[in-house]
Amino acid sequence: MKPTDRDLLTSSHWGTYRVDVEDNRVTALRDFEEDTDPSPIGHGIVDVLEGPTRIRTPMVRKSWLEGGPGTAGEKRGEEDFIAVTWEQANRLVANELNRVRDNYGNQAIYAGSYGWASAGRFHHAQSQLKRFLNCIGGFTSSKNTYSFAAAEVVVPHVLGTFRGFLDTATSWESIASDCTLFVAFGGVPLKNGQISQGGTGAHVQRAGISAAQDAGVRFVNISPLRSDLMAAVGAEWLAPRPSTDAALMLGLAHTLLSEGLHDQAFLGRYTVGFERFTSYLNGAEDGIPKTADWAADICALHADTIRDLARRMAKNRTMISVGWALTRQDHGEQPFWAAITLAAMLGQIGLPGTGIGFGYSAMNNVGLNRRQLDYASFPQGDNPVQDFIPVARVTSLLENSGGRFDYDGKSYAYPDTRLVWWAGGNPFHHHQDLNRMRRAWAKPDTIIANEWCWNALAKHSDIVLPCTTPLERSDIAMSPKDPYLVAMDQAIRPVGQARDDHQIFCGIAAEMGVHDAFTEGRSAEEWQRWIWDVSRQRVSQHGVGLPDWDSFQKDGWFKVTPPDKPTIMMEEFRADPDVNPLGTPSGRIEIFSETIANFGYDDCPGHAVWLDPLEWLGCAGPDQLHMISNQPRNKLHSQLDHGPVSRADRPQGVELVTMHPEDAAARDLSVGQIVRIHNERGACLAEINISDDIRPGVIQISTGAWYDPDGNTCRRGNPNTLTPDKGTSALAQGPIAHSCLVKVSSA
Ligand SMILES: Nc1nc2c(c(=O)[nH]1)N[C@H]1C(S)=C(S)[C@@H](COP(=O)(O)OP(=O)(O)OC[C@H]3O[C@@H](n4cnc5c(=O)[nH]c(N)nc54)[C@H](O)[C@@H]3O)O[C@H]1N2
Ligand SMILES: Nc1nc2c(c(=O)[nH]1)N[C@H]1C(S)=C(S)[C@@H](COP(=O)(O)OP(=O)(O)OC[C@H]3O[C@@H](n4cnc5c(=O)[nH]c(N)nc54)[C@H](O)[C@@H]3O)O[C@H]1N2
Ligand SMILES: [Mo]
Repeated sequence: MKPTDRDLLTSSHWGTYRVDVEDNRVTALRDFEEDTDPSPIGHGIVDVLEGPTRIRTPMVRKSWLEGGPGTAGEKRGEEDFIAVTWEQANRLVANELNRVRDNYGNQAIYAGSYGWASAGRFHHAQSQLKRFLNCIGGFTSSKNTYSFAAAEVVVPHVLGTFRGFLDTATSWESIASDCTLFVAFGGVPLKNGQISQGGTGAHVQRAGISAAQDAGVRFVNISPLRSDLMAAVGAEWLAPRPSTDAALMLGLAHTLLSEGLHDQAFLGRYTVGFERFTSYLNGAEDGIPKTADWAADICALHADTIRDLARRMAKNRTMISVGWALTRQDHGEQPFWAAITLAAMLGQIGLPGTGIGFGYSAMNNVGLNRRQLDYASFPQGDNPVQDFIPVARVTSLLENSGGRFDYDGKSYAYPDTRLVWWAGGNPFHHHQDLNRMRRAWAKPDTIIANEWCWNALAKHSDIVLPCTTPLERSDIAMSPKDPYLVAMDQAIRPVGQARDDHQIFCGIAAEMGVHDAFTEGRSAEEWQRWIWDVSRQRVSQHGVGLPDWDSFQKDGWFKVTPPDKPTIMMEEFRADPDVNPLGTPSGRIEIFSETIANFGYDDCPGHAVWLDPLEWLGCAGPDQLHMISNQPRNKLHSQLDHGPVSRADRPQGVELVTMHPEDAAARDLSVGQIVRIHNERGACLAEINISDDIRPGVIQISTGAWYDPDGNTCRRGNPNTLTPDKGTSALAQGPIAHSCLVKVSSA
């Protein structure tokens, strides 16, 4: 442990904290003095660091240990584990990797290993796993995210890049000074702004929204939940049927067009394909004009409400925010393409405070004015294996070896998968239709997980390698999405025999003769210094001076100063689209994309359209409800679900489900009652909470409860027992958790 005369620090996706330690035990975390709006989430770790859920030694599932790879995969999740030494575990893993490589090739190893793991630039579990596997010939990988796969694939065709414009979202300062109307599809959910990937220094979303409100910006919250925009704003609330935003946007676009409120000059200079889109809007192809009345029927809003909003959007200096949740629904490409089209029709893209933004407060970093810096990371090496899957196709991969899938204009095959390795993610949290996934999960010969707690992933593995948490190792929080760089101090010795992911791979690499290739002769601390020094040199070219390593360690944190003026997304393009073209084939905003049209996909044609979702209120039976399973406010995904902060919100031990009073009365349900939410895919238990602040016909249950199956029912309330597992479209193949119909009955 590092000798230091300052208070210990730690950083996490949900905030930075000071750490109190007594006798090698963490006794408390204290909020970081720079953070005026700290998150309570972090405090959830203290009680569970050494609790009964902690994995203390390498463990192997009984049948696998006795019978070898491929034995009784269907018993995963039900069988006991046997403790082994690290030497035994390393040998078992090395032998199994050699067997799979020799008999089937490296593509038989699936290590897409999606997930958030912990903050820290060096001990990033996925990077460690991938670098190690690249040293032994590679693995089948995954592309894109669960967060916004549909946008990650469609928006580059429309704007040239998605992530580039996510990072350069127009900052809250510019919104306060120049916007007058903020129209938020999917709200501006403060609960989500608690998080920023890779480490949060100070939380800015509440202050950003408040400053805009004080400056006179009016907010429209378009969401099934009133709470998606903080109450203090008193926002106007429109609650269309879930998964119908694309229709609403088309109705708004039609109103602009039919009333001549669109900006023809902007469309002419900065976009291509508007005519193709207007012929669709006018119904030239299908005989259906996409009028406000047409949209009103689909969204179940009043047509006058839609027309009035369109007129106000044209009259005001308007910012459109399109939330990431809108990608996590069937045809999730469409609301993003439609929102960009709508913003282009308003002609305010690239001007201060207006235009379009992707998901304000989906994380703390959206709208946070910061320099764009390119820090070094732990190099993953090169993967010689070309095979990949779109990340949310994991069940299909396991079910359907040799089967084919479409993705972004090409067709690919699912490789035969023999070994699955997860480090730093929890598929029993993030994937849809978990009961189906669990059946497919029985198929591979071997499943290995690096985990620190006995969650469903660990329980459903064959070999469990116990890893440390950030409080048991040193690292640096150094995310380009946050201005604070924080020394993450080792606070206590590793619990039990837990090892850092890096150390775990060092052990297996030694067993396989690739230790030196994996480490390049550097220790963990030497790697961290290397990351710091390379980053320091890189950012100095942008005029940013970072302290040297020793001064940084002495002070514990450093804040990069913000840019001199607010960030304005697409400012350069607006100033001169010939000099600063977009990265699209035309260099312009592609309202119609020839490229996508040529892919010939029925479920994603060449411009924004409305397509009926797989499941939505428009096709619901009389007793079906639309289930929104959104992000939890008391934790990040499944992390720390077992800790006191999360448990305090769940007095009866099961997750809460929020329902409108009319829907509760129709089912004779009352507050506090335990119910069964169910459909043909499965069920979960939940405790009823009744509120007027949710659209009738919709229920809301947060994700994050640890999957605890009793047959097809999750006893703890994991909504992914219910969600459908299907791609958004042949273009992006993103997940569609938010398009889900269920029934609710008393348990
Ligand atoms: N129904 C529904 N499902 C959803 C969503 C939704 O809106 N609705 N949202 C989706 C989205 S956007 C996302 S991003 C995913 C999130 O899904 P995940 O990112 O997979 O969820 P986490 O719970 O963060 O999983 C991280 C895991 O890493 C482990 N871990 C933490 N630190 C370390 C470490 O240092 N080393 C190792 N080896 N492990 C570590 C944690 O214990 C935890 O099990 O969920 C998706 N699933
Ligand atoms: N506290 C906390 N914060 C988090 C996370 C967490 O787990 N916990 N996860 C982080 C991650 S990985 C991500 S990707 C982001 C995700 O950020 P988001 O995608 O914004 O997250 P959600 O909470 O799924 O959705 C936000 C809101 O969208 C609304 N919504 C759902 N469907 C529809 C729809 O069809 N139309 C409209 N108009 N609104 C709809 C829901 O009411 C929901 O509350 O959050 C991040 N922030
Ligand atoms: Mo996400």
